[in-house]
Amino acid sequence: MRSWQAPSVPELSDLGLGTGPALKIFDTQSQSLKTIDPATSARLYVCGITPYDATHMGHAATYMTFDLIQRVWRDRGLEVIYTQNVTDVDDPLLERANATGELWTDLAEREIQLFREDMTALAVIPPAFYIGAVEAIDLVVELVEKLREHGAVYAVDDDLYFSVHSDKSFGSVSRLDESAMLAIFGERGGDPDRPGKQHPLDCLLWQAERPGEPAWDTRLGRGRPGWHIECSSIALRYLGADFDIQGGGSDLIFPHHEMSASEARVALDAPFAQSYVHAGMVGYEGEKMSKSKGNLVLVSALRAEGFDPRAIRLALLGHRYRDNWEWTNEDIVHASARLDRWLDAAVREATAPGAPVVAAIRAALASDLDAPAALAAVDAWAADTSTTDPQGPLLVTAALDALLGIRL
Ligand code: 5CA
Ligand code: ZN
Repeated sequence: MRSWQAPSVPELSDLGLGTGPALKIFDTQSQSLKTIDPATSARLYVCGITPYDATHMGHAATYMTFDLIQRVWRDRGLEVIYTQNVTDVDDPLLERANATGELWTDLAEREIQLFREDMTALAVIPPAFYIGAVEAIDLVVELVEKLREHGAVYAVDDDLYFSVHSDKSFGSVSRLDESAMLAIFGERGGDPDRPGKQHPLDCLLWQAERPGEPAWDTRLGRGRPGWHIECSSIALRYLGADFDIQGGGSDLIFPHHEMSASEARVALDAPFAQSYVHAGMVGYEGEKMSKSKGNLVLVSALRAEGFDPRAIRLALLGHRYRDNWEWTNEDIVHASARLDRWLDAAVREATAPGAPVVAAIRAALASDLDAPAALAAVDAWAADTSTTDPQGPLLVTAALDALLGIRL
């Protein structure tokens, strides 16, 4: 489906600043920092929205994380191949549409459009491939058939399940033991107690048509895809196996990323992704911000209140991506003040030297996306009025634009 408008991203090498350092980032699977520095192109898959409600600060923080990764890679001189899905047919979307009496397709279309507008306002670099589940039905069918050839599929009534223990490495992404998995599975879309399943953790690949729900005629029968197989099939088609980073929020580590990786591994006999990167959860009023709980601060609401999207971006960048943190109104107030200070500094005729600030931003981001350290370096530059470098404003504003997505 249509993605959104790409921000223009300046090349710092054009200003004689060379290329940036290699990205080091924390990989959930190995629980260690990994250097991700492919030779020419880097492949990234990020789990997209389920479009039944508007983009909140938690979503925005997650997409900002992967935007920074793209920017570091581009500054390194790499081509980035980025794919993101949209879960445009799934239980929560159908339930919301049912509750409000809206057509599920209209609800999805409206929320996807709002998401595009929010991402454009926040200068988030769009994916090259933005693919809805509905568009990926054929891909899902093909992948389920491959799993079948490997003996990893069985039926419960007319639904098809993936046998997780057909994968010897099942559990390697989240490293959870089975009792921990069981505790989470039911809370996050799984059905551990369904009679007829061979193992409680086995996950749904294909759901036969339910009365009143959308369904497609396929070789698997009439029905719709399960959730995890949607992401495995889209990622494998648009990136190929063993791509560089599978990303999303930490709520997706189990079961979603465990299951998608496992399905791909069994079907292709190859690793799904080399690294798994997860953003922390943003909370509000004491709980994880979530559409299902309704404790939301929406990007679109802040925009409508007149906050500069650059300040919204800065509010998110003020937190380290792996931390769980709580949104407060102070975040946007402080970020707006910071933006003003930077705007003042950028119009000076000379400032403190720019090249060391560029180097500091690059080093901070390459070091497991330490955006707060990058912001601190710019704060120090803006506060320094010893004004010796007429190139200072040019270099720092270019780096802010290219690396942090803030155009002053
Ligand atoms: N469609 C699936 C992924 S295939 C899904 O999880 N959709 S979502 O709309 O619920 O979430 C979209 C993205 O935002 C996911 O990467 C999710 O991990 C992330 N996310 C959701 N809530 C939060 C939160 N409170 N803080 C940070 N990230 C969040
Ligand atoms: Zn996903």
